[in-house]
Amino acid sequence: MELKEVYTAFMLPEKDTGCTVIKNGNINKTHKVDFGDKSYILQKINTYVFKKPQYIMSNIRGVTRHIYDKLPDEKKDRGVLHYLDARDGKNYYTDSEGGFWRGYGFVPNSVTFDSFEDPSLFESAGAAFGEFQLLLSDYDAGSLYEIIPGFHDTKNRYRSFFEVVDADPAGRVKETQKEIEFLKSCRADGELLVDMQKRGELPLRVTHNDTKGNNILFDKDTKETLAIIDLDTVMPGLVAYDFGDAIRFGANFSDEDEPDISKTGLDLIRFEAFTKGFVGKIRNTATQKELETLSDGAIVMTIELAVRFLHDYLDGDKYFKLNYPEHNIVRARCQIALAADMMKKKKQMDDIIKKYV
Ligand code: GN1
Ligand code: MG
Repeated sequence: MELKEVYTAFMLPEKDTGCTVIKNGNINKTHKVDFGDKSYILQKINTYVFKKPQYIMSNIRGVTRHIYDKLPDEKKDRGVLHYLDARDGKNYYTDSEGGFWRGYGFVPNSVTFDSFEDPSLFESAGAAFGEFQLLLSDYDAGSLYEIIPGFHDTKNRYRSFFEVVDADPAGRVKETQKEIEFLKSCRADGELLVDMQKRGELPLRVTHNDTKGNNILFDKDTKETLAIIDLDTVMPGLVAYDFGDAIRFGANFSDEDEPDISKTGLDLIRFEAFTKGFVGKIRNTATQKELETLSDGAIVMTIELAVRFLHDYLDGDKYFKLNYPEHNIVRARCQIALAADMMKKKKQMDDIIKKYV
């Protein structure tokens, strides 16, 4: 299958003037294609992870329209992604080999960041994710498909993790005893928020659920935030998940897959910057309990990712894309180191949050 087939399906010109694969993202395959001075992002959806990709595209149609309608005129162009329609009017295309494709206009002069050494940039990131939640606060959650059921249901994540530990399909349990023991020891911390939500103590809202800092587009020159991208997992969720995942990714001294875990840990300066931006936006709509559990969100999300990366390693690496064979165990160890550090700094996190509530 050639990309040309996809161009034709989305009514783009036949010949591109440049095509690069974008390495960001652990799931889908992303291409940036240029046609003269206009560029597009074309993505091939990973259908091992997303079993019903047409449901994603239905969610995305609704959510982007909702945001578009709310944006002031001067932001409508670059403040939300504009997905391409295919010839048949659908916002996706199934190629001749069964691959599932979608595309959107590349936002002119935009960049993403994989790390946030500059706290003020990370404060803007916090405000952008907070704003995203506000924009969707009146969206009808019942109209959204639950794309990956139980995505952040850590009780369920733990259950299937222990199943794979018992089955040991790749014969890797023996070499990962230390990591398995750690995750056993913090199971209650990891399951805290699901329990609270099930008891009705925390409301479900429409959340992004994958708030890595590189899911925000910034203007290349002014560094102002433009649009939130990667809307695949917009579903009902907890505020703390969005806050927590952003902290997990962006307030870590190291990358999420740093092999030298002596470099890994929670940077309280970046934590404070993000908190200032995020809490500043949601302060008036969030409940007391939601605000009190933001720091738990950081710990829960980090434990969740440790569980998921290790699960995938034990399962023979079926879910996440790998850059090298040990990638998943390296990721898991890094998340474990970060979770351990966060648990030590819980009180400091809470003191910071209180400052901005
Ligand atoms: C995956 O592909 P990407 O980078 O947007 C994953 C997230 C993880 C993340 C960890 C659908 O996101 O849940 O937090 O990797 N997305 C899915 O880097 O599983
Ligand atoms: Mg994603």
